Amino acid sequence: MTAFLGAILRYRPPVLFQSSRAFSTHELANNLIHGDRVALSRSITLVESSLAEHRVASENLLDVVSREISRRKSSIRIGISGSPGVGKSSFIESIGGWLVSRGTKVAVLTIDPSSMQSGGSLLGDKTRMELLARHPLSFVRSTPTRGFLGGLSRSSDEALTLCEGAGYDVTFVESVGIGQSETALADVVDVFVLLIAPSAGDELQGMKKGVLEHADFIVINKADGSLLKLSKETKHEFALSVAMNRRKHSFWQPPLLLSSNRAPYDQNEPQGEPDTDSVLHPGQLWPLLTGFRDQLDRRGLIEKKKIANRIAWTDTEAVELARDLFKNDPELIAERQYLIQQLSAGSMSSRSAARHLVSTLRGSGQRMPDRPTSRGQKKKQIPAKAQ
Ligand SMILES: Nc1nc2c(ncn2[C@@H]2O[C@H](COP(=O)(O)OP(=O)(O)O)[C@@H](O)[C@H]2O)c(=O)[nH]1
Ligand SMILES: [Mg+2]
Repeated sequence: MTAFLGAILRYRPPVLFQSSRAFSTHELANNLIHGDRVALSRSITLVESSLAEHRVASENLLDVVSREISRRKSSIRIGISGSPGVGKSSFIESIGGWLVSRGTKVAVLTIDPSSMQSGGSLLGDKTRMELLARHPLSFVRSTPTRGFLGGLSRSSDEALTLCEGAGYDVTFVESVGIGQSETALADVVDVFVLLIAPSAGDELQGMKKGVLEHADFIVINKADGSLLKLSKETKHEFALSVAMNRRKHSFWQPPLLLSSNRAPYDQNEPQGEPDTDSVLHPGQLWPLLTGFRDQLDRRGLIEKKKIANRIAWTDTEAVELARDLFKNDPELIAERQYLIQQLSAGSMSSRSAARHLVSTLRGSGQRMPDRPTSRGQKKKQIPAKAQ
């Protein structure tokens, strides 16, 4: 007991960021859960960090936040994808502006792989999302992709989790659609909206089939002024291709819509089902997006996808960690050196050398204290009271 108290008194919480103001993980998590935007921003930076010393702090933070959000009503995640200039930021500003005016908290994460080279299109996005960039109920943030597309899914999912932890009801993810990143984005959002520019056939030609297949809504944007006629033609061209696509869900045929942020729209009108044949203002899409999400939710598909993702990332992360250990753990390095000598002397086969290495790795492991062993009993060394 005394040893336990001593350990508590000696405990120093890990310190993050050696900036003017140092934060403990506990303080950071606490501030974030109370909706502090600076804490949210710092937390996203922390989980995006690839520095080894930030790793444990990130894990602790995400554990606390995940526990917190499991007690709340889940928030809505909407992915907006499309080529640069198609109007994604303006679209989010229109819907998001309407949502914040009704007291809904809105977060926007823009994921743009090119922003790493160009120094960031965030400035462009922030000027397009003028209202959201300064409204007290919204949070706008650019998320780098860590330079490779595979990294997009996990760090952006973690950023989304943190936004949920900070109490945002809706999170939009804006992403430039290129190949693989579409799949990763579709994995982390509930509703995937693909914006398409009015263009005579070229857009459909250049579009990867997979991109269309991920879309829950396909929206020809900028259907106004001199582009209106072309927008209708584009819609017509896409109709066949969309009808022939393999469906993501048997119960859902992705609607093909026309939209313009110049379309007449009265925010104060009651939000009913809009006429999907006319040109819609982005705000009029909101009931359609949430209606689809409700359908997914009722079928348990949102929860199912979240769990499947968590399992997949755990497996990927575990393999990465093991690879890391083989490279950096002193005991494993020493064991490997010894095995290399045995291999050189011809006294051991590669197969058994590999098995020896893996046994050393297993020996260093720690199980979760309350998990049953493979024989169905709980681990012996943990006293029953502690469980
Ligand atoms: N005519 C028209 N222009 C639009 C519309 N939405 C956006 N734009 C313009 O398209 C350009 C690119 O918009 P932006 O939202 O930054 O596109 P993003 O790169 O996809 O985020 C800007 O000049 C916008 O003013 C629209 O509905 N109609
Ligand atoms: Mg943009």
